[in-house]
Amino acid sequence: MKIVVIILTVLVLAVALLTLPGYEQVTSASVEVTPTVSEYLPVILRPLPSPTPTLLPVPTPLPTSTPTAPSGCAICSYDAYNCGDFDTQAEAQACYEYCLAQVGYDVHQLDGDNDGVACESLP
Ligand SMILES: [Ca+2]
Ligand SMILES: [Ca+2]
Repeated sequence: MKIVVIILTVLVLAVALLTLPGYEQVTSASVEVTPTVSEYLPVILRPLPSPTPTLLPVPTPLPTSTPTAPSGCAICSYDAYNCGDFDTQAEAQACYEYCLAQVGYDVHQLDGDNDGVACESLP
């Protein structure tokens, strides 16, 4: 008789587990995973790239990475110039904008008041 009681207990527990709300969530989650299989198939069917693209044409440098440095403004890595090093405000402005694009800030401190205009005192 003990075996019958154990079997009945196991059956009751199994039914209880199957009817738990958590089991329903797992079931719905597994259904949502199914579309990934169909998404995976095109990856397999995707044609292999032709071997020729490895021979790239002559790489052209990005225009923003190596623009021509203005005259008298070859250094942007440290504070190398002051307003007195330029003859005109336009030259200082060109250097200011060039190095600003290179290093991201006014490395030469040509724009003391930080209004975007370098060396207002120059002609
Ligand atoms: Ca300076
Ligand atoms: Ca300024």
